[in-house]
Amino acid sequence: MTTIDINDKLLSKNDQHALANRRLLDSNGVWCVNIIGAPGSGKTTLIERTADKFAGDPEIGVLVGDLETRHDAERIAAHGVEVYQIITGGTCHLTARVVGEYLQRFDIGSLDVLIVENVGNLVCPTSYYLGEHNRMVLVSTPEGDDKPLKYPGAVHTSDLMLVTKTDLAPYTNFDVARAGENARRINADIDVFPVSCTSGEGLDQWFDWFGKHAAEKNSQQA
Ligand SMILES: Nc1nc2c(ncn2[C@@H]2O[C@H](COP(=O)(O)OP(=O)(O)O)[C@@H](O)[C@H]2O)c(=O)[nH]1
Ligand SMILES: [Mg+2]
Repeated sequence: MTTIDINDKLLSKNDQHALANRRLLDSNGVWCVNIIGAPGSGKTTLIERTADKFAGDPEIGVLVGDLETRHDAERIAAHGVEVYQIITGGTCHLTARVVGEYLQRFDIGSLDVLIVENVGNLVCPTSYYLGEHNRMVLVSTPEGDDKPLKYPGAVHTSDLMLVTKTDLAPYTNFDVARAGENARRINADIDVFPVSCTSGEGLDQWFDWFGKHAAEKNSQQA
């Protein structure tokens, strides 16, 4: 009897689309970062702050995935960046095929950075490579500092973990140092930055990381 692993087949189809995305991004010198995090962890707010900080240099485009509504795209568009909302209609993650379709909407030659805000979920998005150069995960302080251990896939496949909403930490039992230790037990190489989009604490470290990665990619193109 032959057993067909449907999961493998689905993933390899996704990976084919992801590689096509990656080639398109690379040939246009566009750096792409895929943001994963639970609903409400602060993904959209971080993108809003980042758009304000860089203000067109580098030129940022955004794809944002949600089950329903265009709320996030409307929020982000108000900060002057080109953004497209992908409504998944119930699917809990973005796929490389859909990202590839929406990539066609940009004048990619004028983009420097593509930010993908994935559907709010710490599980499903981790299995779908979209062609991004870097992946990051957000864990907010009200979620609890054990989340890196409970959702190891998200941490294992990410280059950076942002501990968000540090302004709320005094009202929770979240221990930022313990969250970092938990993350490094899963992925010894992961960078961990605590940030608050409300107080601004830690945002400079994030902006440095973002700007450095964007500049490296853009200089490869030049
Ligand atoms: N206290 C606090 N609230 C925040 C912070 N960042 C985002 N929020 C709030 O958390 C809620 C969810 O944020 P949002 O960016 O929509 O999260 P997303 O679902 O991950 O995109 C909103 O009410 C934000 O205003 C922060 O640093 N501190
Ligand atoms: Mg959002």
